[in-house]
Amino acid sequence: MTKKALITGVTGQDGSYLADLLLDKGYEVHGVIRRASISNIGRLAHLSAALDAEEPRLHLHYGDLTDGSRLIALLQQIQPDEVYHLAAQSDVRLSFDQPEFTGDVTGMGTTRILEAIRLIKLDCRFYQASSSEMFGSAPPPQKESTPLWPRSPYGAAKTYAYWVARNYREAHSMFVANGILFNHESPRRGKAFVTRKITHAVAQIKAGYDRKLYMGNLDSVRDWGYAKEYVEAMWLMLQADEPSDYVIATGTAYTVKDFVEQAFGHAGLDWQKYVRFNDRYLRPTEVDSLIGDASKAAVELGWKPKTLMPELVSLMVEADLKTVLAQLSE
Ligand code: NAP
Ligand code: F7E
Repeated sequence: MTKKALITGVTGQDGSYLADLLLDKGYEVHGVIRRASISNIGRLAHLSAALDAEEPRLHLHYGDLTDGSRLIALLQQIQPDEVYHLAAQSDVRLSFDQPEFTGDVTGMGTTRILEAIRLIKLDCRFYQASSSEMFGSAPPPQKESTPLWPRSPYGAAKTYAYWVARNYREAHSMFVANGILFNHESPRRGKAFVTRKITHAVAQIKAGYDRKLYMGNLDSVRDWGYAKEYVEAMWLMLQADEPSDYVIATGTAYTVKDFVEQAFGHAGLDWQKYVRFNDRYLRPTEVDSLIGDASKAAVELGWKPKTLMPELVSLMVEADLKTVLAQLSE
C-alpha cells in the first residue's frame, strides 16, 4: 500500500526538501498551500512532473492554519498516514512586530490541526516542527531535558505548540513527535534569515553589484546544519516504534561573524569592506547561544549530521553565485 503524507508548509524550505524525500520513498504527497497574489510554489518548481503527471504523486491543496474547518475537510478527504506539520510564521524578528498573529498561526495552528485529527478520529502519525528557539536563554548545550526559556513571541508560540503536541500524545494516545530542530539552512532558505541573507549578498558583490550588507548582532552563536539532512530526521521520528521528542543539531557552534567571514572568504572578499551595522536588525530580546546535543536522536533514530558549517557556507555561496550569474547573463 502506498503511504500518504500531508505536509503543511510544503512551500517552505523544509517542506520542499521533505516533499523530495517522501516522493523518493514512494509516498503519495499532499501539501497545503496558501493563496497568494503571485506564485508561492517556486521551491516546488523542480517537482512539476510529479504534480502534472496523469496519475500525480504530488497534490497541492489550498488551506490556512487559521482556518480550522478547512483543515478538518482536508484531513477527512486525504486520510493521510503521516502528517508533517511544518507551517508557521517562522521569522523571529517579525514575531516582535506581529505577536498576536504569530501566536495564532504558530501556536494555535498546531492545536487546530491536532484537534481536527482527534475530531475525525484519524489514525495517523503527527510531526510537530518544534524549535531550538524554545530554549532561548537556557545555557548550552541544550537537549530534550533542558528547561524551556523562550525569548520571543515566536519562541513562546512554539513552546505552547510543543506542550499542546505532548498533551495530545498523553491525553489522547496519539502518535505525536516533536522534532526540536536547531537552525538549518540551505540554498532554499528564505533571504530574510541571516545565512541566506549573507550568502546572497556575497554572490551579488562577487558578481559586481555595488552594494553593502547591513546586519544586526554579529555575536550570537548558532548551531547551523543542512536542511536536506534535517528532514530525514523528521521522517525517522515518525517511523519509530514509540513517539517521542528529539533534538536535531550538529553540536557545533559558530557566531554570525564567523559565518560572515567564511562566506566572504569563500568568494575571496574582505568582509570588512562591505558589512555595516543597522539597528533595525536587532531584536528586543536576543537568544545568545544555541548549541544542541542530539545524542538521543543518534542512539534511538540512528540520525547524525553529515554537513557541518564550513561546507554548508560553501555550498550556499556557490548556489547563490550560480543563480546571480545566470540572472546577469539573461
Ligand atoms: P519557512 O521556509 O518560513 O516556511 C514556512 C511555511 O509555512 C511556508 O510554506 C509558509 O507558506 C507556511 N505558512 C506560513 N503561515 C501559514 C498559514 N497561516 N497557513 C498555512 N501555511 C502557512 O520555514 P522552514 O524554515 O521551512 O521551517 C519549517 C518549520 O520548522 C517552521 O514551523 C519553523 O518555524 C520550524 N523550524 C525551522 C527551523 C529552521 O532553522 N529552518 C528550526 C526549527 C524549527 P508561504 O510559502 O505561503 O509563506
Ligand atoms: O537569525 C542574528 C540574529 O533570523 C540568527 C528560524 O528558522 O532558526 C531561525 O531563527 C541570528 C540571530 O534565525 C541579522 O539576531 C544578525 O541571533 O537567521 P536568523 P533565528 O532567529 O535563529 C530558529 C531555530 C527557528 O525556529 C526560526 O524559525 O542572526 N542576525 N544580523 C541577523 N538575523 C537576521 N535575520 N538578519 C540580520 O541582518
